[in-house]
Amino acid sequence: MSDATHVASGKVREIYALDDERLLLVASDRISTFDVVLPTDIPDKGRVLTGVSAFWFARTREIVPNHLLELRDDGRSMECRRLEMLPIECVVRGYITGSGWKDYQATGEVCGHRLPAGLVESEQLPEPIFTPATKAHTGHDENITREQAAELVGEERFAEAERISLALYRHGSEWAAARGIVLADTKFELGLDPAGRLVLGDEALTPDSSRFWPADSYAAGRGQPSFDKQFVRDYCETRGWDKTPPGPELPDDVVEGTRARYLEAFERLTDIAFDDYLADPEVVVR
Ligand code: Q0N
Repeated sequence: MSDATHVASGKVREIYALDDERLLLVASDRISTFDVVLPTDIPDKGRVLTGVSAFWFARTREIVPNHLLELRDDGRSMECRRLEMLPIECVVRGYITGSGWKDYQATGEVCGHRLPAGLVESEQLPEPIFTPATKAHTGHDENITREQAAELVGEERFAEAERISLALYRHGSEWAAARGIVLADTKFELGLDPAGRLVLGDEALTPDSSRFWPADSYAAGRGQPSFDKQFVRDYCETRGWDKTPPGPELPDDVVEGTRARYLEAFERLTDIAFDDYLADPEVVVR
């Protein structure tokens, strides 16, 4: 870490430059809800996100190459290839929720996809859809049409990004469904390597980049509880917090319950004991 220079901060992750070709991505234990980072950490959350990402990177190499070079022994840091990131977020939705549900209610469409009439909140879509968004550095990502996305990255690149994103979502959602988790939607970031090939970057198919719903309580026609963050959301609601910073500190039982949900997501998805990951993070990529 001593010879790495900090280059960027996300809400819950930090990026350091190792050299001209490599970055270090470090996942903290910070948690955000209603778009605000809370003052209380969830112990091991960063390790869960890094371990789940590395697990998927190892298992989706046949779909698309990825930026992971090495998983560090701390379990929360990944050495990655530096890419030229595409200026779009590659979102895939298998269920109608969030901004997709808002757009559908207003227009009957999401990112130019005309959807069947009469869908209810959280309903599964006939087919997963690719719904790109622009990267907003302040505020919210904005959904854009395929034409707008193709203008930003080029027709050919757009078609390839869509094909890759849909294939990743199908793989992840089938795997998760078999383990009692509905992967409602997810966001990928793709970049170009020096040869101009598309490479999967960022984190992938984690609870922070996706909506995970518990399959056993899923029912269309209402909002769904979050697999990982529901205790935090419920606590924030009972506090009557107005969702502007600063957020409330979390009591120990909410921290422990939330940590248990992250660990459960890790173990259900990977079929690996979290303690085995802590002892040797490389277990997720073997
Ligand atoms: C990069 N972001 C936005 C970490 C992720 N492999 C890469 N090469 C060049 N740039 C990036 C990556 C990656 N991944 C991606 N910023 C830089 C997403 N960030 C948000 C903060 O946490």
